[in-house]
Amino acid sequence: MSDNDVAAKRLTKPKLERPKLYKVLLVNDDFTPREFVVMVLKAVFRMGEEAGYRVMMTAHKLGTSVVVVCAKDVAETKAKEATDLGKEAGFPLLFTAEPEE
Ligand code: TYC
Repeated sequence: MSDNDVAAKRLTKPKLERPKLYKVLLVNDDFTPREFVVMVLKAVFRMGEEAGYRVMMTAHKLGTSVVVVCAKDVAETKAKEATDLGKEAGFPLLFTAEPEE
């Protein structure tokens, strides 16, 4: 390696970009039973009864609730899995994956 290369290497800071995080949001609706929402939160997001109930009630009262913050592919896969469980049961239950600000 020449002296120039060494100098260049020192000047170029290796930029390791942190991968963007995504949040999975639970969206309220008027039709999905509360117990069903909690069941889905437990099944897909491995939440306990209490945490699931809290997240469900937050969406119920405020419109949406953050379920989890994680990598993009995981967020998208889980949001779809959870939404599909609602669909299969005939409910309009919706989970979305959105980038964190
Ligand atoms: N609002 C629904 C009801 O009263 C319960 C519910 C809560 C549905 C949260 C969706 O994301 C949701 N049965």
